[in-house]
Amino acid sequence: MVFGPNASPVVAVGGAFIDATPRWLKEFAIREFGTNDKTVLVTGILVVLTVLAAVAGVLSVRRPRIGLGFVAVLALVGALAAVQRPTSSWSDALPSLVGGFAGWAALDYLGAALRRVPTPRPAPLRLPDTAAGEAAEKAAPGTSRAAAYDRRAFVLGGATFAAIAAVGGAAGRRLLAARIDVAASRAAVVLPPPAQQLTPRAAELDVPGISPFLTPVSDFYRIDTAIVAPQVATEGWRLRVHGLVDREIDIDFAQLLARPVIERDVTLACVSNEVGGDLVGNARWRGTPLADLLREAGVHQDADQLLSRSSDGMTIGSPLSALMDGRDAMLAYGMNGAPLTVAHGFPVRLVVPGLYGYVSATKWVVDLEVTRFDKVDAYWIARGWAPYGPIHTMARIDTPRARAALRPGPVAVAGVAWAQHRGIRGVEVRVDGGGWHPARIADETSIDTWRQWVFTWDATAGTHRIEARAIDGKGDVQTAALADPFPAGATGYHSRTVTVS
Ligand SMILES: Nc1nc2c(c(=O)[nH]1)N[C@H]1C(S)=C(S)[C@@H](COP(=O)(O)O)O[C@H]1N2
Ligand SMILES: [Mo]
Repeated sequence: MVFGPNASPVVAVGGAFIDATPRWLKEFAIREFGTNDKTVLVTGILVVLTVLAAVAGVLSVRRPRIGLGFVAVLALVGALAAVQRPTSSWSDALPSLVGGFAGWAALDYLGAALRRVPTPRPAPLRLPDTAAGEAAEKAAPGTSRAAAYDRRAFVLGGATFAAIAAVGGAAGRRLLAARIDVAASRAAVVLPPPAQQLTPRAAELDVPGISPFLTPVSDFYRIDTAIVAPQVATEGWRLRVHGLVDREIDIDFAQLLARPVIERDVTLACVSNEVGGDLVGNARWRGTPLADLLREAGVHQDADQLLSRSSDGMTIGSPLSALMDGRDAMLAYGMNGAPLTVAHGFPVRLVVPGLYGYVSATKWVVDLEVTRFDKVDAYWIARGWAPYGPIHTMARIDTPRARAALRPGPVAVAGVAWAQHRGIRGVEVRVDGGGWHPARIADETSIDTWRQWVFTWDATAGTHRIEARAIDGKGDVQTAALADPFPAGATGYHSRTVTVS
């Protein structure tokens, strides 16, 4: 039998925890831990489990029934979490129940060993009448003697249960992980060449500390609700298009690759990104146009939402008007010249220029349902986030870093600015609330990508506050109004305070 990731009690409880996480806690986790939030969550669950296991152990020494009941409750929590995940089956409860049973057996056996007084060895003949000997003979089992338990059984039993747990854990991980298959599946993918090669980019701005135009995959932010990234091999992958359409479509990976191929540089941004944050990246995506596929299916007049679903049951709703207005919305399978990595949605994800990821960028996508916003709320919309998520115009200062110590004289203030699908017309910089100065910006690659910018500031001694703002392709200046990421994305100017001496 092969288990899905939900069969792991830690993954299932973690998933349930993520779904139920109040907004302030989610925002705190993303702010404090960013892309490492899942590691922190899993570590937290393991620490809590360890403490609970210790409590169960201590309880069961004196109150065996309560200790065992405690373990049963823990196992049931794991089992319940496992079966109620979006893509679970009943068998996913099994590991929790087996684990609970093993815990029960361990507590029962070890508890009994602790309560059992070893059969006394015959008293040494040469000390028949010493005080110690008499005391030992009079002591009732388990009353005053500290060492009155079956030490041998306890130590041997403990070691045996620990070994069983280790073997079980390793075996469980093997059952869980379709990982090896997916690595092979990914290695076997041959990306079809795009119809047109992208024109080589104009030289990047050569400023130390500025974000590169293309973000390397290894540095690309990762945000999703999955504790274990879904392991989807191309071999079994299918995409279904259904709902308010004239003809349902159902294609496999080879059919997807056989469709027209485009390659585009698109800057992806997360709605949870704070002003100046790093939940934004620019990649070269290869895939097939989404609008063509939707037109083939024949989208009904009254439909306004595309609800996309990932293999792990996550849903994302995008406005059909944006997907079909001529922008390069795509079903992407390539990122920076290679197949998508598992973390970024292998084998197929959506990429839509101009919309935050939570309303557009479905990773591990397997299902496209044409529907209406007044019929279905996607995952984040049900949690209060704005149903439409156009990306706000934003300039970010990459260098100098916060609290940098600088020398008087020319200092390169530089960064990137984005306003996907409107484009960036200019960037301006001001110091200490003075006048705005135009920055030099790199040549435009497309209106869907960020642009690097640099302003040479003649720094003078003292502490200074540098601010930047962007002007989009329509001539609209980035808003100064401060807004939190919730519910529609952060706004306001990014600033850095530096000391010159
Ligand atoms: N299946 C799935 N796709 C998802 C998400 C998710 O949680 N599950 N998160 C979305 C969000 S909020 C963002 S910002 C982008 C991030 O894509 P990346 O991790 O490749 O940077 O993926 C989107 N696609
Ligand atoms: Mo996001």
